[in-house]
Amino acid sequence: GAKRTFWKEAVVYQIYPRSFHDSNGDGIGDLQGIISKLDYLKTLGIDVIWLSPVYESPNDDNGYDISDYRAIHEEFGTLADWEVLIDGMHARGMKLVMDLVVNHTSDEHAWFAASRESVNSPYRDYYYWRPGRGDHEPNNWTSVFSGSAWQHDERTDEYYLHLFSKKQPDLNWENPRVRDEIYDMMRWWLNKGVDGFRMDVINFISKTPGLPSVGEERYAWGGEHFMNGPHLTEHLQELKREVLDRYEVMTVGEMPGVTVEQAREITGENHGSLNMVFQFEHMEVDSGAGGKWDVTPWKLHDLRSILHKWQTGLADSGWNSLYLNNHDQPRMVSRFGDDSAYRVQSAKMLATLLHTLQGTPYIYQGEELGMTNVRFDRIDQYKDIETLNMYREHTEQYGKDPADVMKSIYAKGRDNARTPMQWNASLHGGFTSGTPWLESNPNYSDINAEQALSDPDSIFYYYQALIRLRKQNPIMVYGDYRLWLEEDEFIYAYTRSWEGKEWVVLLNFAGHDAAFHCPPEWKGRAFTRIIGNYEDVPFDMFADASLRPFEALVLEIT
Ligand code: TEU
Ligand code: CA
Repeated sequence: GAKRTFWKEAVVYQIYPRSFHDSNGDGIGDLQGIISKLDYLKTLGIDVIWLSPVYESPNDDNGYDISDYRAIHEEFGTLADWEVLIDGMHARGMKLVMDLVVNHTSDEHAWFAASRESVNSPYRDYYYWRPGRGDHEPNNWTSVFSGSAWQHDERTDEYYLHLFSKKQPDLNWENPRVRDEIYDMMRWWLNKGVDGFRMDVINFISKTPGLPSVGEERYAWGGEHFMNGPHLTEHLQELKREVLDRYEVMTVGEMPGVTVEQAREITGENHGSLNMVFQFEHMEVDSGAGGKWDVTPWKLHDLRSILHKWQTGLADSGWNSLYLNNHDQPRMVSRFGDDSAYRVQSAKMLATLLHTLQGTPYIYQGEELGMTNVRFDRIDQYKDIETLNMYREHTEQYGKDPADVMKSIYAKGRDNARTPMQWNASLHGGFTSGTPWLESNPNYSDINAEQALSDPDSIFYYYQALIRLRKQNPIMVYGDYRLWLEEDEFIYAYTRSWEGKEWVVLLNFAGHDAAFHCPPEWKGRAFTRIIGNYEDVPFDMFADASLRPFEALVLEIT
């Protein structure tokens, strides 16, 4: 069995500061806003806050383009505010995990400004600068945010690599000076009391030497040359030696395209470099061959086989992170549940999944309220660079019908997750007394924290109950996972077992009754309800029963 450690038992809550709470009426969430809500988070019961970037940034990608790693963006407050925040958290027994964005910097970072000056700049090699191939870019890679991954720079007539926006040049991790600067900066934050890092696209830091093109097309996705590249393990091991091993830290690496085998190596109990990774396979169940924006209906069968693969793949070595949404993904209840008729039931069912699989649950702000996707009428109501670039490319270059493009944005756009946190039923959901930087979801009058706190049956209190249960029952953290009813069309069923105890988890992913075909092994055994999203348990559960729409039921069987 797995060694007992804090971060396995913890529940993490992600804050996207821009959209959490605005304390001064400028429409932008800030550190004082978070400070004022720490008691709310304490009531929920979470142990760790992962704070999305609050560093100095020109905000081309809302803070994921950092121009000074050691400064707080003035929109969010000051370093003194940050100190009040971390002290306030520690006083309440919570830990702070900061976002670490070191695959790239902002083009307004001092290193890049110096790098851009001349081919002889001592900073030139901090980034990937290459001459063009005639009038073509150095290779044919596309950026995650549409268009070429290369930007031409007049000054030296060369191109620099940016896997994300052109204001996010990629750092050259092959340069030891770059690595030292990053380690130094990490130690600086750790010495201030930070408890860990969430590492942004950390599996993109090593590129295939020579940066080869992919195929013969003018532009192509170059992922095979920078996702889990040749020196990734080496760099992460060095980072561990130079920084992580010297502190008590919790780490999670964001890794698009990571496989179970790679995750086993990276998070392995003995020789791994990070505690957890964010894998992306389950975030692709509703994408067709055309990628993210090619929205395709998903099936429980696919979602379950991915989660099952990760559960069993990391069972004896490594550790899973469990998430169904974050600041880059649509809202979980809209995507995997039902955000209208069964919003409350399906949000609780999905919460049950997150807290009863093996791994560390990550809650994204507003998830505990069952916040939903948003549908803005006009493209100019959206603010996300990925969405805006994609819209332009698809309508202007590919000639797609704007109405169809809007539909894919409704399903997948990142701003679904970024609308302001809904605190109460007042204007803008109580997020700001001014004008929010991104419009609120109009459903704030029904869906908000004040309502949730006053309703004992709310999604909020269900999360609170799950979190409390986890603290009291190590079986939820350490219990062995086993899948049942593997072919069932609607029900995801599994058991957890630990020290002679056994729990059954039954989750109906359908918005209708689903027949429950009790495994013969369970017949005749006694069962006790642990938690569920409907009040009662039909007593003949194990005879001939069915689960109700989006029903979640956790039972102890003896
Ligand atoms: O995201 C990395 C990533 O590849 C995707 O999640 C991507 O942002 C997009 O949603 C794919 O469709 C991380 C951050 O979480 C994201 O907010 C940043 O924009 C990105 O890195 C660049 O720093
Ligand atoms: Ca503010």
